[in-house]
Formats: sequence, structure tokens, C-alpha cells
Amino acid sequence: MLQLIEKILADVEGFKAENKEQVEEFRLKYLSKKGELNKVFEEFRNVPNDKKKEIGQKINALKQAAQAKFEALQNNHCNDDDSDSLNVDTSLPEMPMELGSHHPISIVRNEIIDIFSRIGFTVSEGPEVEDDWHVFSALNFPPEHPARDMQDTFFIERNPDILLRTHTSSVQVRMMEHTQPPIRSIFPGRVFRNEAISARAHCIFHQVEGLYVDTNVSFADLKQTLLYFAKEMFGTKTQIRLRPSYFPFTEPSAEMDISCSICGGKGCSVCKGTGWLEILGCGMVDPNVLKSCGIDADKYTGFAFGMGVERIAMLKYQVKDIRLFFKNDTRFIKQFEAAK
Ligand code: 2U9
Repeated sequence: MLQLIEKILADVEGFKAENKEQVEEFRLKYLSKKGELNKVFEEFRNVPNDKKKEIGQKINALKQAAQAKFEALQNNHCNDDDSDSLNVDTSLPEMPMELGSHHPISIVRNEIIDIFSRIGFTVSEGPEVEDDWHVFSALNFPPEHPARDMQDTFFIERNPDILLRTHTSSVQVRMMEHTQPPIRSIFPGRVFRNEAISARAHCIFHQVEGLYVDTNVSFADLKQTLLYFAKEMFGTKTQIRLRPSYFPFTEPSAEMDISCSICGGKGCSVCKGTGWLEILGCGMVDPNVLKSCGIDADKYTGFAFGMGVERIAMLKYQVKDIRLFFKNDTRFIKQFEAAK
């Protein structure tokens, strides 16, 4: 038995492997179930008790030596065929770093800003965490208005006077509180609404609102400004139509549709056969709002409008699911830079 162990140990130590196949041969010959070592372990049962200790130690030493040898052989040959099978030229330079791109919401937001900048509108921003006055009270929302409900607005738990703005109109209020007319500005920013997320709605989205307050500002000014915007944004053939609506902060109020940019107004699946697409809300600033913000409503009038940037982007690029804008999947985001 001792002679057999020593013979196997010598074979193990003298084993040479030229490639991975021979490493596997080693494993099969010595370490597998039917290998030499297991045979020795089986023989061990027949060893007389007084020899068991001595022979047991030799067998364990053989096992350790065989395992150490196997690991050494594996290490020597672990990279053997990588360069052949992958056909990699390791002298080539690495792949270039992937370039980033603008998010489609940023592209559309910047385009809206550019369009209004060209006719003299400045850009103003303000806080996302607001108080009741700037989001609701100053804008003529009655105390029982449903927008003030927990279901529609995110309130700060410990103070119901503090909330996440549901529209950027709060920035207009802040501007009028510290600036006298003429005011001609647009207000881009993130807004928050306590809504269930679906293909058509998200609890966070982006708005661009606009405000023009001066002497003699009329509904005709509003209409012409928004016609200019629609043509710049969706093409010179675009037509607009205004439908009467209601908002607490404007009187009269309207919703604006553009002629469908897909079918040119003939009727298709995007405009649901109507030929028109709703893109924004607008109106003449309610005199109560001007007064709340410290502006003389007898001297000045103004118009205002508001649009959702995601909605404009969905129409412009025919995106069917608003959630795509929030996933940051670069395969989606990268498609828009060239389309600009
Ligand atoms: C002040 C006075 C008036 C802003 C306006 C709308 C109409 C409107 C919606 C469009 C889609 C919000 O994103 S949306 O859901 N907005 O319809 N917004 S007039 O009017 C103002 C704002 C500020 C001081």
C-alpha cells in the first residue's frame, strides 16, 4: 500500500500538461470518482488497524499534493485558447467612449425657449417646493378647489402650507410680486401631481408657462403669439383653433388645438379622426390675480398660457408612452438629437 501511494505521488508530481485537454486528463486520472485517489481510499478499508494512522496520513498528503498540482496546472493553462477562439488582437486600442446626448425633453424645452426668446420673452425659474399662497391662493383658487386635495397635490407631511408646485404659475406670481409691468417672460420647470402613472400621465412632468403683462395687452395679442409659436414648433402650415375653457387664474380661458401635424388635418389615428391636437391652455390673466400680486388691474392687462413639455414632445416625435421619458434608456434617448 505504501509503495502504491509513493508511486502515485511521484507520478502526480512528475505530471506535465501541454494544454487544457491534458489538465483535464490529470483530473480524470487522479481526482475523479473513478480516479487513482479514490481507488486508494477504497483500499484503505482493508488496512489493518495498527497501520491506519500512518497510511491515512500518507493518503491525505497525496490528496493535498494532487489537488495542489491540479490547481497549478489549471493556472498555467487558464488563458490558453482565449486569443485563438475570440480572435482578439490585444494590440488594438480600446473602443472609444460612448458619447452622451441631450434628453428629448431638454431638446423640446430649449426649442420652446428659443421660439419665445426670438419675440422678446425672457426666461425665469423658481422653487419647486412652494407655499399655498404662490401655488393656489394668489391664483384665485377657491379654498374648496379639488386641486388643493391630497389626491392631486403632494403636501409636506408636517406642514400642509408647504407643497410641491403643481404648475410653474407660482413663479409668475413671485415675478409679479417684485416686478412692475411690462413683464414678458416664460417659465420652464418641473411640476408634481399626485397622479397614477400610466402611458399618458406621470406624477412628475415639465411645463413651460408664459406671461405677458402690459398696458393694452389683448386677446388678439395672445392669439397671434400662440399662432407664431405653433408655426415655429410644428411647421409653417400649422393652423390653430381656440376652444372656450375654464381656469381659476384666467378669464376668458381657452384651450388651443393645432391642426394635426401627422395627417395635415384630414383625420388619422393620432388625432383620432378629428384633424386637431390639443397642445396648451391659455387666457387673459384674471384681474383678481393681478391685484393679488400687487399689479394695478385698472392700468394693466395680461395674457398667460401653459403647456406640458412631455405632451409637445410626444406629439412632435410620435412617442406613445410618457414613461419612456423617465426610464433613461439610452437606446430611446439617443434617437432625438438628429431629429432636432
Ligand atoms: C398667472 C396667471 C395665469 C397659466 C396657464 C394654462 C392656462 C394651462 C395647463 C396646460 C397643460 C397645465 O401642463 S398642463 O397640465 N395649463 O392650461 N396655464 S393659463 O396661467 C397663468 C399663470 C400665472 C399669474
